[in-house]
Amino acid sequence: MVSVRELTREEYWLPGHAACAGCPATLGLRMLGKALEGRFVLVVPAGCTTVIQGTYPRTPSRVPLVNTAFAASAAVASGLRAALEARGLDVPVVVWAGDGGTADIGLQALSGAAERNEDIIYICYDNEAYQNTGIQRSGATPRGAWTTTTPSGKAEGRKDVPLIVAAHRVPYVATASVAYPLDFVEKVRKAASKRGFKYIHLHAPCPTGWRFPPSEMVRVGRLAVETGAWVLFEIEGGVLRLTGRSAALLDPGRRRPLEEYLRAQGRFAHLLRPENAHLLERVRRDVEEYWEWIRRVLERGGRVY
Ligand SMILES: Cc1ncc(C[n+]2csc(CCOP(=O)(O)OP(=O)(O)O)c2C)c(N)n1
Ligand code: SF4
Ligand SMILES: [Mg+2]
Repeated sequence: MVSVRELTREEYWLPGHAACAGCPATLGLRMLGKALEGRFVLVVPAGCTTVIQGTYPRTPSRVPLVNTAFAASAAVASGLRAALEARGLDVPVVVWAGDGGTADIGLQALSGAAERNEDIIYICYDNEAYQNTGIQRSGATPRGAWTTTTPSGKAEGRKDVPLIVAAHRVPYVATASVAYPLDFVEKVRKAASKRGFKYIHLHAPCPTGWRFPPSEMVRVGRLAVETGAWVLFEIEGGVLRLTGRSAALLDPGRRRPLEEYLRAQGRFAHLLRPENAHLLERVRRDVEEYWEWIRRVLERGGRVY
């Protein structure tokens, strides 16, 4: 297990940028920089990070960063990696894309790169909506969540991108959370140690879009994991393993009540009204069914394919 002490004190994402206070994306970028000690190239499609990264020639990023069209990140990263290799440079290329840019608009390029087993790391920071353009729902928005395009709560469940990528039989797929930074750092390092396509899906609680105070960002992220609404795992060579805090939560009795997570955010406030008890139960069923699937997978030795 990585410890805070062994992380470099060097910062690769500098202060003075345009993110909201309490932004999970900047915490994730900070930990990514420390995990790889600044030796990587970032590929960033449209999203909050495009704004945070600033306008040329000013940027808080101390690593080389390439902006791409929304749909193209995994294709651009594939080309960059090939170009670096052709020059004899063994430098990790890391896509840093939002959930809209991953689950919806970038899915085709992502699938193509995964199918070709391109030697890149793809990280989706999942703030569960198109936050940069005004909180529109994405395929990754969970059921019941308010967004500006789902004013009475999203009717559909979220698209399970980690498992979609795993179905490409790539060497490494993981979920992580900005609220558990060392677990994330460990997964980034593991990904960087492997050849081929690596995917990390990073849960990123967004105070602006999820309607909670900026100071609560890490607490909300931890509640997501503690209540089982977000699960930390990795899939290596087709075998799933629970990691970090989630490893102790297979037994439902050990998870905190889901309401604690929902109550912490304005986007779920309507679910807690008595007349919406049926919606709350539907959201609870999503969480329970996901854990039931994990339990069955682990019973057969963790093999997902
Ligand atoms: C092809 C295209 N469509 C729409 C946009 C407008 N746009 C810019 S950022 C953004 C939202 C991105 O959402 P997500 O990928 O989840 O990242 P987040 O903003 O949440 O960080 C949209 C729709 C664009 N730049 N390009
Ligand atoms: S909207 Fe959310 S993800 Fe975007 S900059 Fe603000 S806090 Fe960060
Ligand atoms: Mg988003």
